[in-house]
Amino acid sequence: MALGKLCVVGLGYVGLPVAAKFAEVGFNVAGIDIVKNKVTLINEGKSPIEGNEPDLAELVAKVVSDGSLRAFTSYESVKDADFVIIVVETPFDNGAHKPIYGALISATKSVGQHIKKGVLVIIESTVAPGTVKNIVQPLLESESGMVAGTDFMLATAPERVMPGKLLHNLVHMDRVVGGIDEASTSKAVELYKHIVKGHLYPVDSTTAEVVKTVENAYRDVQIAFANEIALLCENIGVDVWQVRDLVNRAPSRNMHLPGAGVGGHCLPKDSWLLAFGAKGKYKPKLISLARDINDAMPAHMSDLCEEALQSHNLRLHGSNVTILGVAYLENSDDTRNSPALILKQNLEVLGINTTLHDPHVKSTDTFRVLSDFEEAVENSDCVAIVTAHDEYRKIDLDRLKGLMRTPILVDGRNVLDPDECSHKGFSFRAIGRPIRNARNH
Ligand code: SAJ
Repeated sequence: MALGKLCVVGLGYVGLPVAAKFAEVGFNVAGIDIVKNKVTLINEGKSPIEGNEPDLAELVAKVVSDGSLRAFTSYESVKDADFVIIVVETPFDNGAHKPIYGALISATKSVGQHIKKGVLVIIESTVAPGTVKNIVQPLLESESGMVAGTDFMLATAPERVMPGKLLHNLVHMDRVVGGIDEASTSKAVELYKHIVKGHLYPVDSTTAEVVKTVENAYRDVQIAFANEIALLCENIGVDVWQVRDLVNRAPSRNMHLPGAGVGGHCLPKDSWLLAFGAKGKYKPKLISLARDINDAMPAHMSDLCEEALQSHNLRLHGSNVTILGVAYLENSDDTRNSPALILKQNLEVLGINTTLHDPHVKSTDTFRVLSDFEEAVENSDCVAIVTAHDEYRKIDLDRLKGLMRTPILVDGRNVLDPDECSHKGFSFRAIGRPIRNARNH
C-alpha cells in the first residue's frame, strides 16, 4: 500500500531527485513538467540531468521501472494527490528589480484548479519573503474555491541542493520547513521525515523564505569580501592567497575564495529576492554592494587580459584569448549565470577574438564551446582560467607554450602555480596576485 499519492511540479535538478526519492520510499509519485521530451525521457527510466550526479540515474531507472514514478505534462494526477510539491524556476529580473514569477504563477494556478480537499501543497522554489502568503495562497484559494488552513494546507520547504550532490544534499542537509499555520508545518515535517535524514526545523512560511535567501546572501557577501581583498592585494603587491591562508588561521575567520565571478542558480539572485521581500521599506546597502562587487569580477578578468596583452605590445583588436571553463562551478556542466560568458562579452567589445573551452559543457545555439584543449589554445595570445575544473590543474605548461602564439596566462581561480608559470616563460596574471612578466622571471 503506497504511503500516499504525491505530485512534483517541475522536474529539474531539484524536482526530479525529490520525485525519485519519495517514489523510492513508497509514495505513488506523479511528476509534472511542461517540457515534453523531459517527460518522455523520464518515462523511459532515464534522467535528463547532465553532469556527474551520483546515484540519480540509477534511482530514476529503478522507480520508473517499478512503477512508483510516472511523468506527465498534464495536471490530471493532482486531482487525487495527498501532497503537491511545486519546484519551478524563480529567476530575478535585475533590470526591473523584481522576481520573475511566471513559472511559479502558472504552476500554482494549474495546481489550484485540480487540488482536492485536505491536500498539502509545498513550495520548494526559492522565493522572496512573503510570496507563499501573499501570492501562492490567494492563487490557490481563488482557483480551487477552497480556504487555505481550513480546506487545504500550505507550506514552503526551500531546497539546499548543489550540482554534483543533488541526492546527497537532499537526504543529508538540515532543512527549514515553514507552514502558513501549525497544522501545515507539522504535516510538512511529517512528510519530509520520509526522505530527509538531516534535522527538520519547523517555522512559519515567511521565516523559512527569509532563512533560505539569507543563507545565500550571507555566502555572496563573504565571497564579495574575498574579492575586494583580492583587488586590494593586487594593488598593494601582495598575494591574496597567502594573506587568506594566514587570516583564516586567526580564530573564527573564514575568508572565502576570491575568483573570476559568482555564477549559478542561487547566489546571483537570492540577495535580490531577499531585498524584494522588504517591499522597498528598507533598501539593503551591504548585500547589494556585494552583488555589484561579485558581478564586476568578470570585467576585472578582462582588465587583466587586456593589460597583459598590452604588456607584450599586442594590439587588442585581433588578439586571440582562450577562456578555460564555461560552467559556473568546477567539475559541473551547469552554465547558469556563467562568469565566462560575461568575460567573453567584455573581451569581444575590445575586438578580441575569444575561444571557449570546457570539458563538461557542450556548445549551444548561443555559444560554441570546444572540448579539445589543444585546438582551443592553438595560436592563442592569452589563456584565461575562469572555472577550476580538475582538468586545468594538470595542464602541461611546456606543451601549452608550444601551442600558443604569445605566452600569457591569466588565472581566475588559483589553479596554477605562479612560480612554475614564470619559470616556464609565461607572463602571468591572477586575481589577487602581483603581476609577473615573462621577461623578469
Ligand atoms: N564562488 C566563489 N568563491 C567562493 C565560493 C564560490 O567565487 O568562495 C563562486 C563559484 O565559483 C560559483 C558561485 O560562487 O561561480 C556559486 O558557488 P557555490 O559554491 O555557492 O555553488 P552554488 O551556487 O551551487 O551554491 C549552492 C547554494 N545552495 C543552494 O542555494 C541550495 C549555496 O547555498 C550553498 O552554500 C552551495 O551550493 C554549497 O556550498 O553547497
